[in-house]
Amino acid sequence: MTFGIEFVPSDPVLKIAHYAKLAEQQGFDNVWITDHYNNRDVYSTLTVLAMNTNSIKLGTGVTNPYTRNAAITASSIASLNEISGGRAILGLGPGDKATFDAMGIAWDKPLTTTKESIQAIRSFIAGEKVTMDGDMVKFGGAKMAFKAGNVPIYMGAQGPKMLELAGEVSDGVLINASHPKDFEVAVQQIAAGAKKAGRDPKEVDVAAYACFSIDKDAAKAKSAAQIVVAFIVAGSPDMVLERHGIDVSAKSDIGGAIAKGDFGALMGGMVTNDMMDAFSISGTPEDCKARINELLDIGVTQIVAGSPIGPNKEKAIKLIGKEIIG
Ligand code: F42
Repeated sequence: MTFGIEFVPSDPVLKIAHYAKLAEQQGFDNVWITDHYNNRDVYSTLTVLAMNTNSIKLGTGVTNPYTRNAAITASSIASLNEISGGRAILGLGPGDKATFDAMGIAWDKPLTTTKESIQAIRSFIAGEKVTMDGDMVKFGGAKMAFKAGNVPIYMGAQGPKMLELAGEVSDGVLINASHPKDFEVAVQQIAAGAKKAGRDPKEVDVAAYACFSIDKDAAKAKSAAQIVVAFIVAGSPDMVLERHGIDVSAKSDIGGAIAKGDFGALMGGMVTNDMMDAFSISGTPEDCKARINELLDIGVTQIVAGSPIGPNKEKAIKLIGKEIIG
C-alpha cells in the first residue's frame, strides 16, 4: 500500500511545509496539494515543499486544463521535477465548476479537454514538438526548451467516463471517495478503460482521496470530519447518495445550512452516522485500519489522508505513521 496526504493551501505555505516534512518522517510516500485560484498557488507551495523534504513525492492534487494552458502545466511540473530531483507527479482533473463560474471560465467539454490536455502534456514532457488540432486543445509546433524527466500523470476522476479514460491513459487515479461501494464500481470502470487501451489494469494506481480523520478518541475524530462530510453530501450526484441509502432530499437541506453558515445544525444531527460512514474514513486507528483493509481488498492501492486528517493535524500525522503505516 502507498500512503499519501493532501493539503489545501488555505494555510500558509511554511505551515504546510512543516506538516509535509513530518509526514515524510512518518513514512508517507506522497503529498498532494490542491489547486484553486483562491488559495496559495499550487506550484509555489510544491516548490517550497521540495526544498524542505528529501524523499516524499510531490503532486498537484489536482490542477486543471482550464486555468492553465497545457504547455504552461508541462513547464511548471517539469520545473518542479528538476527542483525536487525527480519527485514530481502531475495530478490533473477537469476542475471545479463553482470556482470556474466565479472566474468567468466556461466549463466546456471537460472530458475531451482533459483527454487532449494529457496527450499534449505527455508529448511536451517527452521533449516533442507539439502540433495538435483537437476539439478543445490546439498547438502549433510548441516545444519545451529543457528536459522534464519522468513525470507520472494521475487523473482526478469520479464519473464513469472519466474513470474509463483514466484506465486508458493515466498512471493513477485520485478518486474523492472513502467507501468500498464506490470503489467496487470505480475499479471496474478503470479496468474497462485499461483493457480498451490494451493495458494491464494493475498499471493504474487507484487512490482513495478520502476525507480522513483520526484520533484516539473516536468522537473527536468524527466531529472534526462532520463539516467536510456535509460539503461532500451537498456536492454528491443523486446516484452516489442513493448507492449509500441516503435520502436525496438531505442534499438540499445540508446545502441550505452550508449557505446560511449554520454549522450548529450541521454538527447537531443533520450530518448523520450513515453519511459519516459513506463519505469518510474516520475514528480511532483501529476504525481507520478496518476501513483501509476493506478498500485494499477491493483494489485500492493508495490511501490519501485528505481534509481534515484529524482534530489535531500533527498528532494525526504521527498516529497514521505509528499505527497504520508503521
Ligand atoms: N478540482 C479542483 O478544481 N481543484 C482540486 O484541487 C481538485 C482536487 C481533486 C482531487 C481528487 C478528485 O477526485 C477530484 C478533485 N477535483 C479538484 C475535482 C476534479 O477536477 C473534477 O471536478 C472532478 O473529478 C469531477 O470530475 P468527474 O469525474 O465527475 O467528471 C465530470 C467532468 C463529468 O461529468 N464526467 C462525466 C463522466 O461520466 O465521467 C463525463 C462527461 C462527458 O462525457 N462530457 C463530454 C466531454 O467531452 O467533456 C461532453 C458531453 C456534452 O454533451 O457536452
